[in-house]
Amino acid sequence: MARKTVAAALAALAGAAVAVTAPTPAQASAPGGKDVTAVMFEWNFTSVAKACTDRLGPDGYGYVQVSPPNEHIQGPAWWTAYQPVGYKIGTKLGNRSDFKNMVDTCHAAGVKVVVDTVINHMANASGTGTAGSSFSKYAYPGTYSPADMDDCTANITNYGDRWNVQHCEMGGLPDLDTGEEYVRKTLAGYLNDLLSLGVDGFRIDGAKHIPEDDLANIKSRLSHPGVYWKQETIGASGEAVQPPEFYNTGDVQEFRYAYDLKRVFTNEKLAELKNFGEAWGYVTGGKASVFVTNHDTERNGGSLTYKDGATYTLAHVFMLAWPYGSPDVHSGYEFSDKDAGGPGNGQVSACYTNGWKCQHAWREIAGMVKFRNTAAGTAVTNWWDNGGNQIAFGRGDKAYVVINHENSPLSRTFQTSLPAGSYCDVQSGKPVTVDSAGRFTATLGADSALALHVGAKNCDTTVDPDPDPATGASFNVHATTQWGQDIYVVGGNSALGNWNTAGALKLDPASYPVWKLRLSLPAGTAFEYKYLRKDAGGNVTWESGANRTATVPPGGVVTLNDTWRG
Ligand code: ARE
Repeated sequence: MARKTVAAALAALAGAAVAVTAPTPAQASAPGGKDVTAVMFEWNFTSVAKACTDRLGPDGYGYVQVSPPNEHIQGPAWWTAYQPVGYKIGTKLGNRSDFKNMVDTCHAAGVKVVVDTVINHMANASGTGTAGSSFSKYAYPGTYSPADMDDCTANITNYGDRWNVQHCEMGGLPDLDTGEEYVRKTLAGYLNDLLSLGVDGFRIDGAKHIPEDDLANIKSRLSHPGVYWKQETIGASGEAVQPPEFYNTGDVQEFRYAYDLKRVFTNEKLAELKNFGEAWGYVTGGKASVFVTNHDTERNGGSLTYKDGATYTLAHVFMLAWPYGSPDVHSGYEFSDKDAGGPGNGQVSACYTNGWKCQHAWREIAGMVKFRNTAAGTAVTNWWDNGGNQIAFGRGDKAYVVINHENSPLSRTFQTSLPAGSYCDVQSGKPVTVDSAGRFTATLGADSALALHVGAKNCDTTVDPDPDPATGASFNVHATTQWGQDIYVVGGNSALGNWNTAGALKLDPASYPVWKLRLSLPAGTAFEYKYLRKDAGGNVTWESGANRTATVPPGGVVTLNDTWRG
């Protein structure tokens, strides 16, 4: 973060000095202390809203990115969303009011909203769009006529030729003439409409195909010209248009980051990552948007994917622990047909069902978001590697991570710069003690990680005090909560706190909205209990109604499937 702050200050100074040629203030990297974006690919707006409340806010994500919300061609493939028909908000993902509700809900959860924005081109088809508008190739009534398209109607054939890349068609998609006043005004109108609904940022699809001056002009017309702006600029050697020329308008996606992580994690040695970032020829860290995978590269082989198992998970652990760029965590769905759209038209009723992968919520990934937020602004310290696929490093006195990507366990005493204390490893949920010299000893299994940070001290032992009791009770209560609230159970015996709210046991929200707890109790115990809710300030709300009752059976566990009584 320190580097970003300096970069932002320099950008501001440069902007002041050359105000004429820099019409918009450059927004250096995802602003704010929380720079991780969860990219909810193909999730509908109602499902995104729920994810903001349930997971993204509590887990510390700063941003959520949604798939294109504007009218596009119809069809089951995900890529229909990249063929705009107009700028009405209305797709299978939801309508304008669903979209607005999502923005408001995410904001209430502390999560800012980024929209995937397709402004380079229009649909290569004819028909009726997802919001009912008729159109044909080059004519989109009410939005554009053929005169608004670029003169080159041939496919891009030469990435070595700037004019060809920025004026011809990407795979037959009619290219907008962004040099034209009406087109600039129309595109700015769409973005301003999104801003009026509360949107905080844009991912500019196909930015490489739009001249930077045109982007700067469009951005200068926005009601918030300093909005977060993340450009899809695939850098490749030998090409005429390269990512750094887009620094003036905002961040650029550094694709080599994903390509190299795949190569290193698959075929090379993690020890090489010691100087990962600008030293590898990447774009300036304060301008970089990075990812392990995105929706294109998980389909075209360019990056690791969920099909790579632990390798993929560990690459995320590394990305989130390493201070270069602002990370995107792609949260998508299983696919065998690479054209297939999101299951159930984007309705995610529950994570890990119908193919929804919910990578944003994986313990190993979600736990690293707060690690990153806590470590923001501190450089890498205490690097260690075995010369192969075992690495460890700290982030000053804030955090420390170990990644074991060998096929065998790793046992070692690690030297950190952490203050002494009892930490909770955010990978395993197990306690780790750091001594007064900053050392701890641990054994990691093959292909696993361990991550400590000063924001995760003392594992919460109230969750599942006995995960597998021989006799006892299994509490499962369906209860919806707001950010910061937790569900507890309390009851009429000492194990359940003797009706004292301070002694109530916290339930585990991992299966939200079902909160769970297993508790060891002697066979035959008859007990009364009730659920209660505590908010971040410790305020208690009891569920309504009479006390609940249960009895532990002679040789087992009584399973209680309850619903919170509001
Ligand atoms: C679909 C069909 C095509 C058909 C087209 C028009 O699949 O067969 O020709 O429609 O009818 C997505 C899909 C495309 C889909 C498109 C529109 O991936 O398959 O086409 O939606 O429905 C270049 C661009 C880069 C772009 C990639 C895909 O520079 O901007 O190509 N990525 C973004 C999105 C995509 C999206 C689009 C743009 C279009 O992320 O998901 O396409 O909105 C080198 C160059 C790169 C180049 C790359 C591939 O690496 O350096 O710049 O990327 O080759 O050509």
